[in-house]
Amino acid sequence: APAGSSATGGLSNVTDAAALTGLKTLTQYYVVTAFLALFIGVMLGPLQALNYGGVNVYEYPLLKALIRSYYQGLTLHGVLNALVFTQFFISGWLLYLPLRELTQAGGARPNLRFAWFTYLLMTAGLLTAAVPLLSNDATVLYTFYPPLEGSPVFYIGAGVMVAASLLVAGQVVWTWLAWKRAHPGRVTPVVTYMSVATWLMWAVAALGLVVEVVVMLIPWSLGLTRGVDPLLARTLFWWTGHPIVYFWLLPAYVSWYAFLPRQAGGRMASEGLTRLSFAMFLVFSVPVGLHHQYADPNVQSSWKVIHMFLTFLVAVPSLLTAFSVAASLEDAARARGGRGVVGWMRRLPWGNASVTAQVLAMVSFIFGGAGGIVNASIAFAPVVHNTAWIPGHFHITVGTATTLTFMGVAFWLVPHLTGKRLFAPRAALASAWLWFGGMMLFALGMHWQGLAGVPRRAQVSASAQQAAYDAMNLGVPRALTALSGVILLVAGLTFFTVLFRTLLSARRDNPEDTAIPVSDTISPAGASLTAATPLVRHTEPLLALTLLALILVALVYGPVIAPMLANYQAVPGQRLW
Ligand code: HAS
Ligand code: HEM
Repeated sequence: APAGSSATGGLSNVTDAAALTGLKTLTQYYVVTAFLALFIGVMLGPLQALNYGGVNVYEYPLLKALIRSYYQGLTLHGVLNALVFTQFFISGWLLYLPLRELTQAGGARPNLRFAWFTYLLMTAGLLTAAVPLLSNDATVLYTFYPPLEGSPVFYIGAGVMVAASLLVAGQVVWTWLAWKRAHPGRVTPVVTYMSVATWLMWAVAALGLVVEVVVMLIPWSLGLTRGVDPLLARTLFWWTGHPIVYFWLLPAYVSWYAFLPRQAGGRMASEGLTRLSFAMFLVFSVPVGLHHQYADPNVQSSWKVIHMFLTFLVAVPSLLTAFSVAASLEDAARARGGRGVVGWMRRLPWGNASVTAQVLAMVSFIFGGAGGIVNASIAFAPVVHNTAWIPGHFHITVGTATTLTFMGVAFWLVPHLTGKRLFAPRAALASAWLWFGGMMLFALGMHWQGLAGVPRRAQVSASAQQAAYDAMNLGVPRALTALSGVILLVAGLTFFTVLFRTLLSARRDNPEDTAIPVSDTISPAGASLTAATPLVRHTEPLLALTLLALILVALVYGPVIAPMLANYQAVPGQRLW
């Protein structure tokens, strides 16, 4: 794709140019909604970090007036950060990028009416779910495990949000297929390839959650059924719940592969390898959910072990990615005069906030990924499961690898979409370092506490639990966790000041400021499928790979779910808050 820079991306066709301008406006809405959710979610995080530092702030009258309990705050934090922020950002990002690329390549054009309808539907779902969350009628945490029973309005709102994301997926796949019909025998452009693979993976992944919410939770919460089976509900939840983490990760990978190299002054390493990595995620992301359920009874151990091995397999495309993106960064640094085995790293453009945020996000993911492999190992899992180790793990995966990448992307994407200049680039740079530093400290404190046996999802600072917590003598990790909360508060406030001041500044429309940084490739795929390498040819049929994914999921979930259906236990709901 051409490295389109102006508002029209250099298009001569006026209708296409207008469609792309309209798409930019829509993407702004998605991105701004996402960051508004993150803002509220992030403001709650430090309170929880203080809790794990032994400081209970939940009794202060002002806070009590805003949130009723630790668990209402934690539900809002998990839902807004992990479900709302990610979904809105990704829906904008992975709608805009492929539709823009395909429109520029000719033969396909976005359907803006449909795209706006989808955004409005997703927002309606969000606002619907927000009502019971804010009124303390759905304090069920972001995993909403039954028999905890929230208001039906919450499940309906969440269901509408997920349905809207599937419509985004549908629009991207539909437009891609239209482009394929217009260009038979052509290789799919790489950004579109990555986006379509991610959306198809999400479509297979979402099936579990859709069935859980539509068939089980909504009728049950409306009082139409006697109860639900908690084990079946958890199994359907984790069918979606593990691959959802790749739905959060792959859009960051899109940036690491396609844009970051150019921003750093280098090139993507290999288009074939990039496509292989995404094809592997499409096939292997879903059939792994039982690694969240090693402790659940009534699931055969043999199936847990099979899911464990498949989990190790899905780590492979991340290892390929580590190799590829490191090669791109080295290419960039050497082009800037970098020397030595590791000395080249100094020559990366560390003054650029967008690059720095994303490279730091990658560094956090080295530790996050290693911790994930520990969690997945059935021998280690009993030591870390349900302890503070787990929030330690996911704040350096979704909380940093994903979130800090999206923040870094926002530093160029928001100027690109709005024609405005980034406000205070040095403050943007500081926010990236503070976020990274804060999250690494947080991870250290929480992993440490987890190994000592401190549970997750526990108000350990509340008077009833304080004595037991104090007796654990965890002064150092507690202090690290509390300190990290303060640093992250400063990081968050700095980032949001930069973001909102950028959004509120005047337009400048300087193409230099608003270019989209599409990278060149050291080893490209070429345009024609007949001339392409076998790797490129075999990874092209994404629909066939999706079918393969579905077959694999049926094979490893069928024998797990069938006995649960045969022994369905209708358990009545509980409201513990
Ligand atoms: Fe995880 C629990 C296993 C990845 C998120 N995970 C969670 C939960 C969340 C989450 C939210 O097996 C909590 C759910 C809950 O509330 O209960 N996770 C894994 C494994 C991976 C993994 C094997 N997780 C993620 C990602 C997430 C995420 C990604 C979000 C985005 N996770 C688990 C397990 C549990 C779990 C169990 C259940 C625990 C329990 O007991 O409850 C793998 O996909 C990780 C593979 C990653 C790598 C790292 C590759 C490194 C790269 C960076 C390279 C850096 C460079 C920088 C090149 C192998 C790509 C160069 C730098 C320069 C300066 C030049
Ligand atoms: C849970 C702190 C940002 C997603 C937690 C917990 C703490 C915390 C201490 C554990 C609570 C418990 O287990 O009782 C923070 C701080 C943040 C931050 C200080 C930064 C200011 C984020 C971000 C995300 C995120 C950016 C995702 C995008 C989550 C999720 C949970 C959680 C999904 C689990 C909620 C649950 O167990 O139901 N956070 N967090 N957090 N956080 Fe964060």
